[in-house]
Amino acid sequence: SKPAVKVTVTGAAGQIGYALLFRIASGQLLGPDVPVRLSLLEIPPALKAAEGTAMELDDCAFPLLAGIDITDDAKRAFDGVNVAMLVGARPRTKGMERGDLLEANGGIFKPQGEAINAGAADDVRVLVVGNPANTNALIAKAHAPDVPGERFTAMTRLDHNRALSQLAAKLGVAVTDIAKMTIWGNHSATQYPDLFHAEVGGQSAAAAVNDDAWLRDTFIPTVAKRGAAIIEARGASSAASAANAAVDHVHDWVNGTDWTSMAVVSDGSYGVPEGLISSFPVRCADGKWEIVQGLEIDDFSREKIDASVAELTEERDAVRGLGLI
Ligand code: NAX
Repeated sequence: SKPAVKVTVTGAAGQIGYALLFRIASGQLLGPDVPVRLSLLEIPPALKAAEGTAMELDDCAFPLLAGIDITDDAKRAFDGVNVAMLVGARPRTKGMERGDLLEANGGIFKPQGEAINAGAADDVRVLVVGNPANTNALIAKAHAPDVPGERFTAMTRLDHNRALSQLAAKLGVAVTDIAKMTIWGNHSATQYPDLFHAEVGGQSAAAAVNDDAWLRDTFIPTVAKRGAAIIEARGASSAASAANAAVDHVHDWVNGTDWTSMAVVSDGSYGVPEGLISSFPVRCADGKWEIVQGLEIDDFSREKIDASVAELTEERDAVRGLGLI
């Protein structure tokens, strides 16, 4: 059988971790013929809860699960890692300024970047889920100079999947009838879900919708604020859907896709400053992503992309000012 792939999940005892680990161990992340070794990284107060989750993983008797290691030591957690899913982060609490939030997360993502740099496998792929995801990925990447920059990505796949679902409901079609959906920019309320390049049955989605007011005043804000709507309804933030999106992101990066949304290091495409980690339309083949080129961007889309990229630029400047990158 194939050698086991080491998958490290940080924040493993959290709610996304609880929804994610079982999906990974069942084979949904990498495929039904790929054994996985799980490494769970947590902070000391949450180690016991992580052990409880590991007991449940044992109790599933997953044929593909080759082992579980639980630790609070980042160096150990990332030693030999092939897939790193950085979920644990410092949430924004009441009265916390943005600078404090970025600094607290710098305290997490800087040492994790260093540990990845020190010990990761040559083929390591990193997905940052913990918010602010794009900028946390930028911090981790800055501290892993020996790892190719394109291996650091952040998650906008949940936004992408939300956009697919909202559009399918509006048009009364199946999500599988929709192609070329794109989320641009930051995983935040400024993100831009783009219906001008999305297609339904080969036709432009914007044309199929044929309702500018809905596109502008309902669709975009519904997708961008869906996280808050889930908290309002559920009394807790998105967890199973976030875990599902994380599985989709890594699965498609490794196994290939014609078109999805990923936050990746910009090469200057579409006027996004080089080096920012921003969401783009990407295709993946042979385990590598590339930004889909050659799309025409009209004035409406230009303004939306620029606004989200401006926010990413501000976040980058703030972490630079804090000496985190
Ligand atoms: P939880 O608070 O349930 O779990 C977070 C876990 O991380 C906790 O168990 C905590 O002990 C652990 N942790 C904290 N610092 C750590 C460190 N230095 N090393 C290892 N573990 C550490 O949060 P959960 O609901 O699981 O969400 C996790 C993160 O995902 C949050 O930052 C959240 O904002 C973010 N999200 C990102 C999404 C995206 O689309 N990119 C969507 C869902 C989610 O909101």
